[in-house]
Order: sequence, then structure tokens, then C-alpha cells
Amino acid sequence: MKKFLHVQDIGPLSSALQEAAEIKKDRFAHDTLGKNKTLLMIFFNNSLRTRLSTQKAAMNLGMNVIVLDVNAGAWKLETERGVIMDGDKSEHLLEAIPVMGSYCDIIGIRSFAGLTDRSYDYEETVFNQFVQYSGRPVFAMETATVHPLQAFADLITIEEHKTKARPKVVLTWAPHPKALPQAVPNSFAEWMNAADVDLVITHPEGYELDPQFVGDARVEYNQMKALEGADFVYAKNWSCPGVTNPSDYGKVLSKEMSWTIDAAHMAVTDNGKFMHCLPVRRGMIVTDDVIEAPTSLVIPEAANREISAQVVIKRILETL
Ligand code: AN0
Ligand code: CP
Repeated sequence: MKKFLHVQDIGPLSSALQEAAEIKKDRFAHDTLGKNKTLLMIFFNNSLRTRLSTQKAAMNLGMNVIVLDVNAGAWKLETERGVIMDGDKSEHLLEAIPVMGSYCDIIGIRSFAGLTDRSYDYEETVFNQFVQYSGRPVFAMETATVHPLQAFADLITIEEHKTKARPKVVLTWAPHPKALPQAVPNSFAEWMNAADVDLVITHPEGYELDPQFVGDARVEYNQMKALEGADFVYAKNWSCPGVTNPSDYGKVLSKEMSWTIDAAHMAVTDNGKFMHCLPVRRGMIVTDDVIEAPTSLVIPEAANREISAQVVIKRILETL
């Protein structure tokens, strides 16, 4: 695997899930596979889970790990071509990328959407520059439009907790004070479409996700109706994807607090399990009682980030 961005990059999900289960049983079974190999994790944005779980996964495989926080100590990077660099940016990404590639064997990259230029974000400009110029396999640790390590961990979690062959999974928008990317709901929808689940997506009008991610999912604008009989409730805020109205791209169109997941929402589900990728804002996305209930999966879900990362890094190591 030379790049990891979309669900197709990992191949058949059944074998990826089987590998995840094996790694979970013995996460040190391949602890020499990464000997003398270096993972470089590059963060343009904050992280708790991705940073810790991905580093841990690489260490389980015997790798060396370097972490670079671009905005904390590195030179400010210019990303556009053809500009006269007379401002505060000291270095161009097009030099920085091959330099970084020269110090490592695999690159993980976190670079969120700017949420101002839809084409720049949805063409995955930054990620693709790393693929093109680093000379290394590159995997997404949340890029402009996708967060596949999260979606893979979510799928592992659903596999572990499902009580029906084909569970009903509801992806629901919930309110948040700031504009957030669409990467998490995009990847969640993409991976659930590829898995054997009944996927329903619910959000206020104007928050339609890009059709390439919605796939075959049912979109239901009435949140309570969508949640009826749900086995899994996957809450997430996202800003306007700009599908119906491109000029609204990246905007907060609603802070409707009736969409916050509380006990009344969970009551219409089929003893539904609550999921969220974290970090989560209590009182906005979900109430304390729902996230603290035994039916909340947020902690095992986060723990599975180590497993999803380990499957991905292992597969990349095997093709070096
Ligand atoms: C980010 C997002 O919504 O994409 C990261 C989630 C994993 N969340 C925040 O910035 C709060
Ligand atoms: N879920 C997730 O990716 O969390 P971090 O932003 O803390 O890495």
C-alpha cells in the first residue's frame, strides 16, 4: 500500500477486519517488522488520539518514530506556487516535502481543510503533494476531506459490538460552536457504505455531504425518525459541505440545540450504542448522561485507533 486515503486503498474489508482482530489478540506479534524503519508523523493541526495511537502502533511494529508539529517550531510553510515569498513564510512546501521524505520510510500526515476554498480542499491538494514529492508511502491522519484511520477504528468497534448481522447505523449531525471539517462524516459514510450495515444519515437542510461519500445511504432530515430502531448512533458536527450552495462552503448554518443527543434521542433507538470520534463537546454534541452510559462506546472506539493504525502501517511496511 503506497497511500491510504480511501476505503478502497485497504482492499477487502473482511480481511482488514480479520487482521485487526489478530493484531488485537497479540499486538506484538510483528514487533521486528519495522526494525530500522522510521515513521515521520507530520501535524499541521492539533491531535490527542491520532498522535498517541499511531505512534503506539508503529512502536508495536518495532519502528522508530519522529513527530513534527509544523506550527510549533518548524519554519512557516508556503503552499501556493508562483508567489513572491516576501511575507512571514520562510520555506516552500515543495522543498520541505522531499527533505522530510529523505529522513524517513513512511509518512503520516494531518492537514485539515482550510474551509475557504472547496476545490483546494476536495482535490486533497496538500495530501497529493506529499504523495507526489516525498518519494514515500503516505497515509492520512485526517486530511482535508477524509479521516480513514478513524473510520476503520469505528468499523472495528461496530464489528465488536453488533448484535445483528446487518445493524442500523445512524450518522447524525449535532451542533458545535465552531466550523469543523467534513472529514470524519465523509470517511464514516464511505466506510459504512463499504461495510454490511444499514446506513442512515441525518442533518439539517444545507448540510448535505458530498455524493461520493453519501453513496447508497438513506438521507432523512427528521432526526428522530432517522434514529428510530438504530443500533449505533454516530454523532458528529460538520460545517456546510457546499454541495447545494457552494458559497456556503465551510460555514456554520445551524446551532440548533434540539439536535444534541440526549436520553430522549437514545430512547427511540433499539438500545442503541453511542459513538463519537472525540474530542467531543458535552452539552453541545451529547449530554453527560448519554456519553457516560454503559451504552457509550467512545472509549473502546478511541482504543481501536491503535489497532486500525497498526493494520495500515503493517501493510505499508510489508510493501516497502
Ligand atoms: C476535528 C474535526 O472535526 O475534524 C478533529 C476530529 C477528529 N475536530 C475538532 O477540530 C474539534
Ligand atoms: N479522533 C481523533 O482523530 O482525535 P484527535 O484529533 O485527538 O487525534
